[in-house]
Amino acid sequence: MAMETPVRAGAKLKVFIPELVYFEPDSLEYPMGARIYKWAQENDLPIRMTTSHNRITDLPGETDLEKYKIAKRTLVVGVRKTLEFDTSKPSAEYAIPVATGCMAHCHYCYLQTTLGAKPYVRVYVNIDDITNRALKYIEERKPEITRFEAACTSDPVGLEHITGSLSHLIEFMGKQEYGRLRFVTKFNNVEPLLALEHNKRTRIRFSVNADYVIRNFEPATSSFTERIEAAGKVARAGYPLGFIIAPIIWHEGWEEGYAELIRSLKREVPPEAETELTFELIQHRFTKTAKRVIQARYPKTKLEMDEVKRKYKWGRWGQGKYVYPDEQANALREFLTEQIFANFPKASIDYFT
Ligand code: 0TT
Ligand code: SF4
Repeated sequence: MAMETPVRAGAKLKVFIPELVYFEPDSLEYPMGARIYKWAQENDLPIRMTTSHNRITDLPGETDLEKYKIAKRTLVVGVRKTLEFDTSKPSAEYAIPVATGCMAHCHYCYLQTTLGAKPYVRVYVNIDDITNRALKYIEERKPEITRFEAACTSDPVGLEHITGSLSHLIEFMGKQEYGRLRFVTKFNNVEPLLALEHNKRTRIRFSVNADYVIRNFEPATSSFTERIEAAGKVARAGYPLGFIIAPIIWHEGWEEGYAELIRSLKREVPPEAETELTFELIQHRFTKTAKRVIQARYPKTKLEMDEVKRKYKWGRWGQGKYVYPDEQANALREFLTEQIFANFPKASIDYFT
């Protein structure tokens, strides 16, 4: 169960193959559930049944840390019961739930605290219930456009070869005059998405960062080169393209690191994608709980989480978070804004948060 071998190498593409798969019995009544079951059998994966993900008590692993690592390699196939969507400011009006959990190991990831002690990778097979609910939200707001974020609680591109959910959502949204889909990813397996009828109603964003951040804090994701190649592919397939620079981290040599990032994007992004290009900028933040969890799970991390060096921002509900003091946040925002517009004069920056 080594974390160092997160992906099994295929002929060309590396994709996530779980080490254990649980099915909730109802899930097998849906075409997607039945298909994943067959796929798990064909791949000789250990299969277990569970009445609910909450009742999984037989997960291997002695310590909490082992259980955590194994949970990240465990797929739970279930039916989404709650069909109320969460809001998703600033990136969209609603979060559209197709999966929760992720097999990657980004040290700073907020899922570590939002998903609790056993963050299995859960996928929902009742995709028609989900799109029907989305349709209602679209109807309520029209003629306003309603945007749905599919990457709030997972990285769905990394799961697409198992579920096909994104393909389904993309083609659904392709038919919605007043609906838009968006998701962000650190994975490069976009091949299944290229030929879909998206009608430009899905924006695909890649999460990118300074080399220092990718190298130190993003194990088990696709490399920068792989992400940027995938960005070129989706742009050439006509999808609106975006980049999320997150988390923006203050580190030694950050100016050169981020300048080099923007220069590489400039070199690699096909010119025709530049007019519609968007950027979203998110500075690093952490809560007290997140700090404790991260230090337990990644004890050797170089992630700086010193409250004294940060500014406390009160939360509207519950716990507040630590962000950079205004002076540093402004320096990061201004520097990145300049670099982006110098290289991509037609792009827009959606927000800095
Ligand atoms: O540290 C992560 C931060 O990034 C969070 O404050 C959300 C934010 N974020 C993530 C963002 O600004 N834009 C994005 O596109 C995200 C990838 C998706 C997103 C998640 C979002 O836009 N808005 C949200 O409210 N979320 C939710 O934040 C999902 C989760 O429940 C919660 C975690 O704080
Ligand atoms: Fe979290 Fe995204 Fe990294 Fe997955 S790829 S661990 S969702 S930050």
